[in-house]
Amino acid sequence: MVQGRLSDAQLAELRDLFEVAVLPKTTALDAPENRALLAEAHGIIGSGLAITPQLLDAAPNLSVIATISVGYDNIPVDELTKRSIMLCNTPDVLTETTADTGFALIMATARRVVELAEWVKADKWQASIGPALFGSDIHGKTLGMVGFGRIGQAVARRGALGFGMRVLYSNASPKPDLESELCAQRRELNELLAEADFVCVTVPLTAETEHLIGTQEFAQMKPTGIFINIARGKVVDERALIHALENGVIHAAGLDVFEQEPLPASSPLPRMANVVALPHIGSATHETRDAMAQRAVDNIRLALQGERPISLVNEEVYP
Ligand code: 8YV
Repeated sequence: MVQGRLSDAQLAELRDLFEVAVLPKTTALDAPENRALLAEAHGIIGSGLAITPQLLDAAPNLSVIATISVGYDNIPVDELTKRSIMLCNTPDVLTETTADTGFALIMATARRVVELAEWVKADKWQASIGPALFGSDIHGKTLGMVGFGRIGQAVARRGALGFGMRVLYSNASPKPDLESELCAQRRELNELLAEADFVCVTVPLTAETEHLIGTQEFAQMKPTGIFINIARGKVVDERALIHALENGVIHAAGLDVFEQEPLPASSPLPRMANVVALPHIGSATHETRDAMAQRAVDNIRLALQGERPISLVNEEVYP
């Protein structure tokens, strides 16, 4: 079963080997009309898959789920493991693109790129600009990475090597290689928040990281501090973030992810002058989305042919 964007060539690759059913994004995977398909299905591939224990009950032949994403917070991995169903994701191929998005947000917020481009568009540029429209430097500042996995390290590399930033990291095991490559220093979260000029969140969403950043954490940041989230919205208490932005507790935020996506019309975030809000585009380039889809196709093909998939999340179920 396919519920996600695959190219014609990728679909053809699957169709050469398996019977393939393509489902529209608008129908729930376990909708009544999909029940017969689920009963037969050996594999599901797609993005934003809504996988529930009830769906798994309806799919007794399922042996692999291949998500077209690195994050799998929408999938109950333990339930899959209990039923010996493999879960495959798409790490590595999106690392650099997602780090680029993180840096785009760092630059856009610090240099007020969106706000000032809107200002020019509105024909407000009638004399040379004054300090009220100045931004803040990025080079030479301190970048605090909350999470230091593949994507966090790629953002840090851009900061340290491209912009001469000092890098701190928390919520990760010690990374001696990166400490020597980037002079990165490990900190407790509270120390990192207090020292960093830019705080960039890249941790996965888990029970431990849900609302990791809230009122207390924003209070620990510098009032000039800029907050960037390219991980998952639920890592942050969004009400606390809005309060911090409205009351000068922090200076600005660059956000690619939100507690609720798409962002509800009632959210003040996209209209705040000190916020750059993006519609979850971390990995959204032609090249990277294609590479992610191909990785998911390779994963499901290998798994269904009895071979080890490239990116297997729950290793313990591999026979
Ligand atoms: C996905 C992402 O493409 O990979 C992830 O975890 O957040 C994005 O890059 C998006 O979630 C669609 O599946």
